[in-house]
Amino acid sequence: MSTVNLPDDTIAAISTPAGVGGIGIVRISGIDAIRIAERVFHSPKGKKIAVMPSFTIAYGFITDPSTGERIDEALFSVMRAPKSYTAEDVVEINCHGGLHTVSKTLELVINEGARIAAPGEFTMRAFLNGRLDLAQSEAVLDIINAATEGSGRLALEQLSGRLSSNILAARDALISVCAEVEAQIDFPEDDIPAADKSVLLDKIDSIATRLKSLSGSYARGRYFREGLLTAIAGKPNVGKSSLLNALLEKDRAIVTPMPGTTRDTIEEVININGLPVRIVDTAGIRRGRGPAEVEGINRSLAAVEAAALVLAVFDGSTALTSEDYEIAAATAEKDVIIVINKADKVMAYPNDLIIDKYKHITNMERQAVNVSALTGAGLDKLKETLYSRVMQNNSPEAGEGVIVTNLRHKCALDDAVAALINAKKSLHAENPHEITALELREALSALGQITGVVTTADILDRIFSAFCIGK
Ligand SMILES: Nc1nc2c(ncn2[C@@H]2O[C@H](COP(=O)(O)OP(=O)(O)OP(=O)(O)O)[C@@H](O)[C@H]2O)c(=O)[nH]1
Ligand SMILES: [Mg+2]
Repeated sequence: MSTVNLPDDTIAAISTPAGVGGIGIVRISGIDAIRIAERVFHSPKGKKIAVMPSFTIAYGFITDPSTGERIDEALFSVMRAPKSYTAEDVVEINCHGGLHTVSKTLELVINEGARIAAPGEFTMRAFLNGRLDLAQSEAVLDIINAATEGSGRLALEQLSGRLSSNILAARDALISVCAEVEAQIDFPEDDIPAADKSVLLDKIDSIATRLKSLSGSYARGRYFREGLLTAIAGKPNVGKSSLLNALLEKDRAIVTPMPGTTRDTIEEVININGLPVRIVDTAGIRRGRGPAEVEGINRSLAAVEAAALVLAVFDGSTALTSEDYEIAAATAEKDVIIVINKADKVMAYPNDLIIDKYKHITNMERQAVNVSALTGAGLDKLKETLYSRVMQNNSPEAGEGVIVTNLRHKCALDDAVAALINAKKSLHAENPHEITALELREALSALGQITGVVTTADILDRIFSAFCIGK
């Protein structure tokens, strides 16, 4: 493992997005941040940055120290180490947003001795200076990229350390198991008695279960980050496009009383409790009548195939037909919510009929929701069902609602679980304790990689280079 040195220079970058905005921010961090800011600052009242208390703001002009030229009116905020984002001295210069002003300001700051920050370098410093752990640092990136309020909330929870505290608790438990096993290496003549061995095995099991359920939450976390791809499928005229429009609360798809109206798939995103749901309306599936419809139906089948969840729609006001049964057969292998539409009319058959059909094909109980795309009745129930399906699907007992959203974390969790399984085998097989201890250490090191207790320079570079410059 290569070691990582603490930073001893001063970095600067434009922290606001490129383009013309109301204000632009140039952020400086490091041991020389105050001195450098002072050089480019001119206060009409003679204020000095060097004597400003932390968390105060001064008004003045950004001034070129070599010519005395005024670049812009600005506010200088001072945050002193260690209570700043990076835990170093930080000065933020808030100037007017034009690209020229902001870049000119950055240029002056660089001339005075700062270095342009690499992407993510401010956050990397927060990590290196011990203010954020690795999982929290990555959460900063996720917040920047969060698509909906829900994914933002997840990232925020990670930033506040909920994932980290779960990992640290597991790590603690593991360290004590490891210590017990390693004690045997030093005193080999006192072999672990059978009773203690079964306690050890139980402890390892319970840690592995906890880690497995955290890892299992990854699929769910991914839906929050990337959206849940959901296809609306059914035979023609059951009200699929009407359902899409009702969920979107706008007339997005064409609806007519004629079967075979929708020809091409349409995708729109709705937000359910912060979960971005990518809903795809499809052409009604039946034996096609003409090349355009056949092509449309092929696309419907492809959309069903690609979807993580299928809303299988049936018309509750008319008897089921063989086409409906074909829909059940075509979607039975998928994660399905049965939607029985047109509930505003007199129902032609009990829900059990179609639920039983699905059960007959795959031996799985499916939920059915009655809705009316016309009146909106049942739509809230449908959204609730969809949301709780996603939350339950992926490991119900996952660490008190903590969701792993990052692939690197999931892989490390899986590595830890694999090592724990090996440790158990080794204990069972009465291998030398060194071997068991080695596996336990392997699991520890996998966990350490999540929060950054164990890190190597290359892992750090990989993580922080995904950030934008200025963060
Ligand atoms: N009464 C009633 N009529 C509905 C409801 N939902 C849809 N309809 C009507 O059913 C007909 C077909 O609706 P669409 O939404 O076009 O059906 P579709 O499943 O998209 O049809 P295709 O695109 O042809 O596959 C239209 O006349 C709708 O007004 C409902 O909940 N209640
Ligand atoms: Mg349609």
